[in-house]
Amino acid sequence: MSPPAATFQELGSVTAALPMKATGGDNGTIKANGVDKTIAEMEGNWDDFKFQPIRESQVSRAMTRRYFQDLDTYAESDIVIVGAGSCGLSAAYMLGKTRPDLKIALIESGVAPGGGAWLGGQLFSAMVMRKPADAFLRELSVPYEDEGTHVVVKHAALFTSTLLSKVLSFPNIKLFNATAVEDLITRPLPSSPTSNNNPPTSLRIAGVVTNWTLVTRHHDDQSCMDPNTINAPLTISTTGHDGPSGAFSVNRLVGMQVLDRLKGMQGLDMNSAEDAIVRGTREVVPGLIVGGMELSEVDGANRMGPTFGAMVLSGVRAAEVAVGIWEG
Ligand code: 48N
Repeated sequence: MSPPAATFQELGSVTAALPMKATGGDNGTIKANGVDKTIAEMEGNWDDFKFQPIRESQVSRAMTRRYFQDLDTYAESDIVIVGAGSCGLSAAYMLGKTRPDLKIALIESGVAPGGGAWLGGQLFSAMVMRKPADAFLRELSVPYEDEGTHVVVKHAALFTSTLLSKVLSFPNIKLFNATAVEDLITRPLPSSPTSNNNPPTSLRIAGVVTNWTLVTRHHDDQSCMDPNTINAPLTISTTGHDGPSGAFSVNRLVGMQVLDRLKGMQGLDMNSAEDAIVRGTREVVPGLIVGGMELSEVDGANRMGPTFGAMVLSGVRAAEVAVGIWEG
């Protein structure tokens, strides 16, 4: 049964809803075939319990065959999302749901996706979202307590694990976690003057350069650990504002002299921060959409602290911008 349809309109977007193409279906659906044991049949009968026999190489091949097939399949992706925090996961969810025809590669440097959304503020459990972001919680069927202008999810991990499980259920999305984007693939724009000693300063982003995160962190002590690549006409970067490689893509744009400088995230002001992030989510340079807290570093937006509505709706907006460009 496909999940309930949602439209960008319901999720507080500013443009008309896109025709919904529900996904789901029998990709990896778990089916009891009438022969498989049930848990109930096992309970109380552990003395002669026995697993089915296996050879270790079967396990190895089950993993490696799929992983390397995925690397091959997603070497050419339609959209790459860098960073699987609350913003990146929300963008992935919307793209998985509205554009099941697009191949989406979700690159997350941590072993555990989710970014800063596993806890509320100061390691507290509850997660606050200001209305109208509660629309996204209803879309995911995440229960919350309504406190008037905002809602509270009893544990941030309930939101993040629910969102993550739904993203991973889409057949057109592949999560490469423990994998870092360590550079951007670029192409000079036709208008950009290029000469040997002047790198093109107006360019478009045409994909990402990746390496396993543990490799990325050891370039200083191991030489020649060259990266892998994913070509894609569109990249959504949501790498956050802090952490070992926060605001990765926009810092790289400054390093390539494509952006003069980052205005830098400003002090905490919830009321201005969240509106600015959702309204400002956009294609910063051709081929690169920036959302979530990474955007605050570009625009000099305030930080909002322990409230996550802007993250999810920035993700909704980033997906909408990507689809708009794709269909443009
Ligand atoms: O959760 P984050 O850091 O980023 P967002 O923008 O999804 O959500 C931000 C939110 O958690 C806040 O910061 C809250 C609202 N607080 C605001 C405030 O005022 O303090 O997720 C970014 C993800 C992380 O999982 C990183 O591991 C990952 O991006 N990441 C990368 N993944 C792949 N390649 C990279 N180079 C990379 N850099 C970061």
